[in-house]
Amino acid sequence: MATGMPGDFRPGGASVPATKVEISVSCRNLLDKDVMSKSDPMCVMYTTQLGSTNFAEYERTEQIQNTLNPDFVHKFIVNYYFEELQKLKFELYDVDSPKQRLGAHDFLGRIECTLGEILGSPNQRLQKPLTNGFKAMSFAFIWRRIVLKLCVICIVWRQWFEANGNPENPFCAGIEGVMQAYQQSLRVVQLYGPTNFAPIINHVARFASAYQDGSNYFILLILTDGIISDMEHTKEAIVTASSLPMSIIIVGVGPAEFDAMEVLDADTQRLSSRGRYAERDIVQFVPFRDYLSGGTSVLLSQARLAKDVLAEVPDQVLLWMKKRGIKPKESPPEQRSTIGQAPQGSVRQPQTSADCRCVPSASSSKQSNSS
Ligand SMILES: [Ca+2]
Ligand SMILES: [Ca+2]
Repeated sequence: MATGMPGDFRPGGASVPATKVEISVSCRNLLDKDVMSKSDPMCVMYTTQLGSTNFAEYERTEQIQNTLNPDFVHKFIVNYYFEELQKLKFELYDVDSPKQRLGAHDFLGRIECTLGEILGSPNQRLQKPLTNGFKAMSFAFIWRRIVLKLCVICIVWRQWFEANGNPENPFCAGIEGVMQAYQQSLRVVQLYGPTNFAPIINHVARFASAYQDGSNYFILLILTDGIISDMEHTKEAIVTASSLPMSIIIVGVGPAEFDAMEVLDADTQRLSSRGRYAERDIVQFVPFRDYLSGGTSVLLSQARLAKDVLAEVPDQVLLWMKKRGIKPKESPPEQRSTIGQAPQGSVRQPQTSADCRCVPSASSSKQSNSS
């Protein structure tokens, strides 16, 4: 058995978008490796680096004398990054000497899991069998954490249309529905210029302005391959949208110059339009070319892209909620079990205390009649 608690998580206060999770570990029915007494177990936790499958030791618990059912006092405190697949491994050893080298001790068993699996466990408790091929032993966790609600809107613009082809009901069923609608759109859409962002930002802002109670948050994803045509109107639209529950992620595709996108990203200088300043930074810009795996593994490039695309969203959500004085609600117990569970290897979409709705629409991008 084990318990997890929110650490020093403070909405709006994190410089890195992560939630601290405290994991404590207990085991039952361990192998008895000592002849005259019981085993003296210690648990070692391993983690992997982003994009790597190699485990490295993270921390060890204390050693507990003469027990096959240890409840370790030492807690593992880890950062939970919702956009990463965080693999964990736990190994149990019967410690027979003061030697630090793990090979000097009797191996009792191991389990592997993901941090998301621990956070997604029903009743905040995850129990798994320890494996070593000899005996059934058990290992478990419990967790609690803060839940946020995010809405994802995937939009491709300029001629506004519903990407799922249904103007009556433009909503998609989850990320799979968005992907399906996007692939469907690619077959029927002719891209052309000029590239205007302001209309679609204003369109999503109208959705966002209808939900200012903290129950929904909107993310506009714009894929663009060209130079923006309506920079001043776009700045104005973003400054207006900066007071609404929405964020904008711009992914630049192709070799073009994206200086204007950096201005919209506003990481170094707050965005302004006609003397009016944005209430907060709501834009993240990522040039796709930086993630084409030149020499590095595709897996690592994908992981870096996913991480950077989503990098600013957690702080942007939290800052909006904080400015409005909106605090996270306890989620219903039956929905806690879905938190953190996402298909392995995929970009993780945070599950929420209520429904996520996806509104697909038109395509952003430089669109060109001539091409
Ligand atoms: Ca930014
Ligand atoms: Ca940025």
